[in-house]
Amino acid sequence: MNDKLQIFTDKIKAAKSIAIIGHKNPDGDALGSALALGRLIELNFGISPVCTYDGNIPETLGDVPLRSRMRYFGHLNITHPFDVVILVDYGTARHVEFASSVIQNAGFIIEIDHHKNDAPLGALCIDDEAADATAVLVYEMMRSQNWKCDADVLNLLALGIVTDTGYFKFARTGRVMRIMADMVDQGVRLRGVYDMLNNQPKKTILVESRAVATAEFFYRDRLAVATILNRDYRNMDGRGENVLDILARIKGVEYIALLKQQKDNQIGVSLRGRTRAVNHIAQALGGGGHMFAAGAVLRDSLENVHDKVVEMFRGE
Ligand SMILES: [Mn+2]
Repeated sequence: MNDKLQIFTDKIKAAKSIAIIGHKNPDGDALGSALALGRLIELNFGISPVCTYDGNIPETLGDVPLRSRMRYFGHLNITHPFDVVILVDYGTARHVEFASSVIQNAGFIIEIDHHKNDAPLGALCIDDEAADATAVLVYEMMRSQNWKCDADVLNLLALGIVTDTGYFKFARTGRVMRIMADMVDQGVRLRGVYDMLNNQPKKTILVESRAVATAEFFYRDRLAVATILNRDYRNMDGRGENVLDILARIKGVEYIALLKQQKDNQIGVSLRGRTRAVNHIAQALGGGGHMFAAGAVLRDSLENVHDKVVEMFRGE
């Protein structure tokens, strides 16, 4: 790892232009890691990288430190190739395809990532699948190199960690928690990081609350089904995790289905299982996903999809 960090340092020192790119539709880790690394390079190497994204940044991340430095890729005016392009938290080539010309023309490509990737794009790969967030890797680079940092850097890295670990629920080892403990000792307030994310539009919370309040329950409350009508669909944030999370807190509820009327006859179905698989049901509906979180999109009326989904959980 030390050899890699030496190459990193040499490449950054020699660079006159640097771009930092995360995956499309950045989440807290992609956004936090990119902006923190950009600020660290600025503080320690005296050069300001261009941080860029494509797609949408969720409303909840609208107030993160240095947000204005994250620039929409389509608005950049790129006249010369970058000496160094750094890919952070990008996953696979497909997720940074929007920047493929910039990546191909780069003088040197570095990647910092914790995703599994069989075809890395970087000439220098600072990758570790055992890390619970890319922010963990950026933090460890910073510490091992004794880089200067500031409160924005620490809060951005804390944001990446908190969002990718689901507030530490998915932390696999103590490594990420020791880093968080270090950051708290350096002045990060966990409460402040959580509050930074409490940033949703009023309409979103009202629409999602209504979906919870009108949920139906089947099979002795083992299945909860919530519905978002078309007129409310555009006010949702993301996939409706809030609705799914709240219904999953109810004693006895094992499965949650959220039906989203995307168009008149197009229904998005998100399924969650608390301890039991739902992916076979998503597959039977023509979709797919992970064992406990899966979904499908059906071209049919809301009523038909509703009845079909409820029926599929019979006997589960
Ligand atoms: Mn990540």
